Amino acid sequence: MVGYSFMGKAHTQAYRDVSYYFDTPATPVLKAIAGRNEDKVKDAAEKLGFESYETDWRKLIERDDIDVVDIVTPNLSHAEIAIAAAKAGKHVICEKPLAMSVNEAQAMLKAVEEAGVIHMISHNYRFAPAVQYAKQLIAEGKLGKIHHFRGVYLQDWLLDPKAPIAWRMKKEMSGYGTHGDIAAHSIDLARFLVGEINEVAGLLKTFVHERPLEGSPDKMETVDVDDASAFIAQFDNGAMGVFEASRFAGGNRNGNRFEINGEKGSIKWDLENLNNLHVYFDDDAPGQQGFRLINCTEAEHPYAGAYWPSGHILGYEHTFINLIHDLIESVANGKNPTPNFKDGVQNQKVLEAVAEASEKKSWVSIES
Ligand code: SOE
Repeated sequence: MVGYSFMGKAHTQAYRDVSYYFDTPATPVLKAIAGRNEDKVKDAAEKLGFESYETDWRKLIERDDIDVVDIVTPNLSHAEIAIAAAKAGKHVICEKPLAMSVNEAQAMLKAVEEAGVIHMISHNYRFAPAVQYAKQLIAEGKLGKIHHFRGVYLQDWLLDPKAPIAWRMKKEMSGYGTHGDIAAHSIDLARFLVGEINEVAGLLKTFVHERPLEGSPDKMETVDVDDASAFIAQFDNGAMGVFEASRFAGGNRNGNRFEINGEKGSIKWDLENLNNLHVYFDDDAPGQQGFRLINCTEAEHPYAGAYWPSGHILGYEHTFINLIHDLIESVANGKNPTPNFKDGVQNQKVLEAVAEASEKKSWVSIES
């Protein structure tokens, strides 16, 4: 399990056009990895500990020894692989954003529901114990009625205009740029912690319209997706949301942060200190009021008790381990985990509505 989750992410970075697969439920085994380039996929199988490899994902899906398919390919191929896997009776977990469009995401949801297989989307950040604890505090009413969700996801890896083009900057492969890649995570956190979003207005912006091809600095290719996205939102429960995502926010390597303000208190979280939750309660005694810091490593904090004694912190990879734990448990007990393809569809609706709002320069409504 530990190896699986960590390896999954390492693999996403290193072999972007590959999917990997494993056996469930009793003793999950990394059975096979699929990728188009034989040398690379063989190397990946050896490095990451898969028993075998395939150079065509379709072969993998035909195999009887595969129970769960994990899709970590560029967004363009999510739907085709997920639908084929579901039809073959495999449980499916898929990277975010779920699809290239709402229509495609809905087709994926229909396929997994018709096949009766377990489905999940890899929004890992809600699996940080501190985020889960925030959810618990909100559900217990400790913050009262929620007024604000403020979410930013700021990176800076595209600040250099000479940084080469990649699939994430091509609309035909990724659908959106920064918006689908990382604003999607903030949307997931907002939906998880506050509730459904029903209306948005926003702006998608591209700062650098051409980038060189990797290894050929003189050959330029068009960037046809957003470099940054910003939007405001209305939630069903009356809260308002402010979101910002960028790959041009110098100094922010992976700045995923949110703040929630309710009538009785506030919560702040920052990925770069992911074990900590800053919590403010308005009924603290005058003179003692202020944000307190809870290090969410106690047995009382969701998932944390499965690891080390209190104060022994967890890292980024543990968010994936916790997510995969829920997936495996769901396969074993036959109940869908969250977030699943329904969440993927709803997330996609928000992404698409913001893009439409930016295009039309107006508010766009979202149906649940
Ligand atoms: C690149 O922007 C990336 O790896 C995203 O694809 C992930 O979803 C995010 O968690 C970290 O950054």
